[in-house]
Amino acid sequence: MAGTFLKKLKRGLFMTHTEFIEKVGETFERTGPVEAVHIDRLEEALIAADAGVALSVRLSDEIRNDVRTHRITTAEELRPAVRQRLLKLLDDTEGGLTTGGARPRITLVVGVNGTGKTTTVAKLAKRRKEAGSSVVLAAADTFRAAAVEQLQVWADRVDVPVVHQQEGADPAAVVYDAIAAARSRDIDEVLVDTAGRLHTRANLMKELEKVKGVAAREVDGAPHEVLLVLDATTGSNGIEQAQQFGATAGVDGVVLTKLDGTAKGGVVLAIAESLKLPVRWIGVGEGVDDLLPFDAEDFVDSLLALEG
Ligand SMILES: Nc1nc2c(ncn2[C@@H]2O[C@H](COP(=O)(O)OP(=O)(O)OP(=O)(O)O)[C@@H](O)[C@H]2O)c(=O)[nH]1
Ligand SMILES: [Mg+2]
Repeated sequence: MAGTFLKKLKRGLFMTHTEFIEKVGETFERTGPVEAVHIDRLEEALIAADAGVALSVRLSDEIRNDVRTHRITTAEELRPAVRQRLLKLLDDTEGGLTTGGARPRITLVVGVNGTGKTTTVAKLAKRRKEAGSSVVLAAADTFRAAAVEQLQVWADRVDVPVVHQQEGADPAAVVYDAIAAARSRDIDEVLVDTAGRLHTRANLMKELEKVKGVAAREVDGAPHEVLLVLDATTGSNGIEQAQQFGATAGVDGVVLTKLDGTAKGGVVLAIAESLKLPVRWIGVGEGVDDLLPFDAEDFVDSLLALEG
């Protein structure tokens, strides 16, 4: 794996990692028998990292059980045991994406206000371009003043075109235009930036449905991916919101942003546990290159300081 990737992942997870390891590192590195206090400490560390109380308790109980049945006998066996448990949890949410060869591929980026949607759209555009796809952005946030200008600034930075209309326009019409533009210019992908909204705002959720409806009518199987952007610094508070958002908007995966600014990286585990949604990308900074594909093994190894 590229050295810079791992460096960024580590930098991104630095705070989570450090706090977690401060709490349990000593436990992991001890030799000798496991004691109850070690597992209590692990449980506390998981809760502190925002893995969610129920999940933290469950994982710790499983480990206590492993100790009881002698599957774990020494403290140094704890780390690989925890690693397995965490990987299993994250693996359960793995799922492939089907595009069925339809063009253009349409990705909808949704979420509550200020989570990092617009930034993520730009970062994704850069990644897709680097992977050899041509991209057009749809400025479907027609609600917030200056949202189009903000997207345009990002688009210029990553050198991709933007399709937009005036403020207050129908977002579904913008998406329709973007699809038409993609077709006429033979562009592979449409990335749709949407307005921040709360799942409780029925009219805005309806608007999202309309956007999806237009995409579905225009392109087979569209939208091919609906990404929910969650701000990691809001920790477990974001989870419940996300649950309802997911149910209404038909979310396929999560982008977890601002992992560079929080010690709450355990929220990745909480997302897997309670949303049953895969984390697809993680945001680790404000720059265009600060978006990393989520890799469960790298994540768990960084968390447990097991990097190879
Ligand atoms: N540190 C850090 N900041 C981020 C990250 N992603 C986004 N941000 C910052 O979060 C703020 C909000 O980002 P936007 O992309 O405008 O968020 P949004 O969801 O489009 O906001 P609305 O359109 O108002 O709902 C900006 O200051 C971004 O620079 C990240 O991964 N790390
Ligand atoms: Mg925005």
